[in-house]
Amino acid sequence: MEKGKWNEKIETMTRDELRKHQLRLLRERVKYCYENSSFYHKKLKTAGITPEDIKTLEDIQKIPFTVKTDLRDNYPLGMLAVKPDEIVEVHASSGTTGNPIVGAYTANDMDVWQELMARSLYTTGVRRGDVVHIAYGYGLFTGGLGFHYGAQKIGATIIPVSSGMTQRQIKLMKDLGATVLCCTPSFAVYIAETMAKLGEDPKKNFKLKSGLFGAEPWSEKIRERIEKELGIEAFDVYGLTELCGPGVSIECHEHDGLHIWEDHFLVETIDPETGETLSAGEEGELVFTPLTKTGLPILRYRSRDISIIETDKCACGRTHARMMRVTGRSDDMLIIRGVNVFPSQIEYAIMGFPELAAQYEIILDRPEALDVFSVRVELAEPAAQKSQADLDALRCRIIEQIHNVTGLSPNAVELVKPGELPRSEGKAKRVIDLRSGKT
Ligand code: DLL
Repeated sequence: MEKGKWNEKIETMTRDELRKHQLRLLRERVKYCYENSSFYHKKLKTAGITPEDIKTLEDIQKIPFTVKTDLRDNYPLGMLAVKPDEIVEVHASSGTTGNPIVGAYTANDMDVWQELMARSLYTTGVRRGDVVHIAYGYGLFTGGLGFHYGAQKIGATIIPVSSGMTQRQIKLMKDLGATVLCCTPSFAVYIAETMAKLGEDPKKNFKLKSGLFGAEPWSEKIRERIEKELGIEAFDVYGLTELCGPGVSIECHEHDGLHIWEDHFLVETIDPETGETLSAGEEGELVFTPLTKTGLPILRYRSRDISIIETDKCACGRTHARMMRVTGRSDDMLIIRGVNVFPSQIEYAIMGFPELAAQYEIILDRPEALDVFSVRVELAEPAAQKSQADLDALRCRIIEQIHNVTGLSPNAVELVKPGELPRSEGKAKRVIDLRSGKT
């Protein structure tokens, strides 16, 4: 597998140079936000901060955090810092109660994203001549198109297959000689399983050499399994719509954390309870400040992802800090087959039915390779008397409504009698996650 760097100078600059570069951009960005974004003008003014107050990188700590709710409250484009006609592309991921989180990008933001995706793919060894099979969803989700733009810049051959239709994907991978597979880790496991069922041997009749997997948490055990079953080298890739999508960080061949492209993102780790800044090596929530974003700039964005940042030089020669695997989230967001889902969205979907009471449970499991979820919900007293046929029809409508709100269908909805679900004296336990430890 080819090693090499997409941009040797940037990727190996000393940390001192990197910090100087970041400070220059940070000062510019704060000034830009103050002058162009009414949201940040107000936020900074309320906090008593002017752009001139940012003299060192540490001064960033004076700026208040931005959270998902800020984006939701300003849905869809209330936080823009440019005129709407400067936005050339919009993406989105699911948010709470129906409002998606919108990412709006200018031509300049798109250039940066494409450059960072090309750099990320190149880091894992993707070159011109590779056949890149992109099985992340295309559309509003940043996965499909993000990988597409990066592979395009490298000049690789792109198979923009999107998600779903596993057997057809396997056929296409074989017939078109895919060398790189890009999809969620759970889909990769499912592909491997399906290949085995079909009697296909990925190590013999395929040309696969690597895979870029992300958009959801996964473990070393899953990596081992994917690498062994598909006969490839697996790389972790991370990002979020609010920053650009994938392209924020990527593993190199050392597989010792994901390099964050610090020439475009300033990262901090904080204690999720107190908001206090933590040092390198300490586990906490990642907070990102994109340093070059123009359409929808964000300062100190709380990702809610829990990780550890290491700043020592990597054996690959890159100086950019590494984030260790994301181990969890500091909020209740669930990631089901790569799709972000909040329990409140499911609640919103089911609470629209007068036949249902307010008690429900969401059960997540991974019986085979893919996540599944089901919902158990209590009937309201009068509805409990309904005929079986009526209840079956109700179940179908609930499944449809959950799909409308979250984009995912539960594999079952169980309607239980009033009073049957356990009550809690403290915080209600709405989510039963049986996936942990399963590969
Ligand atoms: O998931 C962008 C992406 C697409 C990344 C394809 C990698 C590959 P969102 O839909 O906005 O964007 O979801 C972002 O997904 O805050 C994490 O909680 C989670 N996430 C993304 N990558 C990883 C990863 C895309 N490698 C949210 N490991 C983030 C763990 C991840 N969690």
